[in-house]
Amino acid sequence: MKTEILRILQESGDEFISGQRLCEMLGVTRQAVWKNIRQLKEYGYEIESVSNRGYRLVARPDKLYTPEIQGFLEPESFCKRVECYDTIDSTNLRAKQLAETGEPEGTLVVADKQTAGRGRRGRDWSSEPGVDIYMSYVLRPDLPPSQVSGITLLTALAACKAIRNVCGVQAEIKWPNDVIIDGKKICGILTEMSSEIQFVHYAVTGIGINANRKEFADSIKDKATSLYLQTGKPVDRARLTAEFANCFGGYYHRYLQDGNLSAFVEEYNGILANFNREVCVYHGMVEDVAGEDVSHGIARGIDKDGSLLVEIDGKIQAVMSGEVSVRGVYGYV
Ligand code: BT5
Repeated sequence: MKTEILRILQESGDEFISGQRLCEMLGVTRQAVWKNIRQLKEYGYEIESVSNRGYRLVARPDKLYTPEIQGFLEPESFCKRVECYDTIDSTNLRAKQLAETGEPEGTLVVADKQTAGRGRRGRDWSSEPGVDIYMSYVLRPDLPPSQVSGITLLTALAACKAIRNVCGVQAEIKWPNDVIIDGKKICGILTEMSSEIQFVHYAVTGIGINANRKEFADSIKDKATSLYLQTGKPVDRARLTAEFANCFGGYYHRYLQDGNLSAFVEEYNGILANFNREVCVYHGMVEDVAGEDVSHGIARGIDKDGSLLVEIDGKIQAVMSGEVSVRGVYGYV
């Protein structure tokens, strides 16, 4: 009921809404409305209540809180349930636990802080409480396991769209799993799955967005940035979380329907940071290691399977995510 109350108060803007009207809209007693309003206030919402006029939302806390995120979801959103944590080891781990015990797809696990956030191949994903977004979707895609990696590309597209809609800034993608602004990483994506040879039990796509962080550890400060640092404006994290959840559904359903990424190739290539740029392809996935098996070429965009097409010695080669790592010749992009 808190989700509905927040939604109604939000839509009423500066206008008061009477307790009676809230009861009618929600089909509950005055006491139930009052109890929920009190709980919202305890949680940090500033709700003005004036006798004979009703209630008005004055200020919202900057928290990732289930009713708040749900209040921003579209009625037909792919996101069916939101589970929020103040602190968790990793939202991907929690989403996998849920999936193992039968959770249907469309559940989004969100956390304010991760104590064991992970990137690909066991790398760390740094977390600072109260400023960024960590979230993972439970998915049950009817796809062969070989096509699950395409979900990472869709997730990147959905993240760029959500960032554009909420922050008004166009991010780019560094194939396959980084979203960047101004050549620096703003968001990373980790897709994992449980499968048999021909059958996917479930997949989890996890995404970390640097939203309001003001500084980064020395180890990553040269290649990481945040939406706040890029736009100078604080990000409404609950809104961005919900917007991502909304945007993801459209891309995901189309991918399941088509069985390939052809509908998105043009959009993806349009925001591909490496497009028509020189890249190094590290065949052993380890970058900057002396003696590493590396080819130089020019990135020509993705194909319908999500491979990156790299022109090497005049010939186009499709390189697969998971098999190679790609970096710019002069730096990270
Ligand atoms: C990724 O891996 O970029 C995937 C990150 C996925 C994180 C999300 S958060 C929610 C969900 N739960 C999880 O436990 N994970 C997912 P990779 O491409 O391997 O990049 C990791 C590298 O990025 C690290 O080795 C650092 O160099 C750098 N890095 C770490 N934290 C960062 C941050 N906050 N911003 C930018 N770069 C970072």
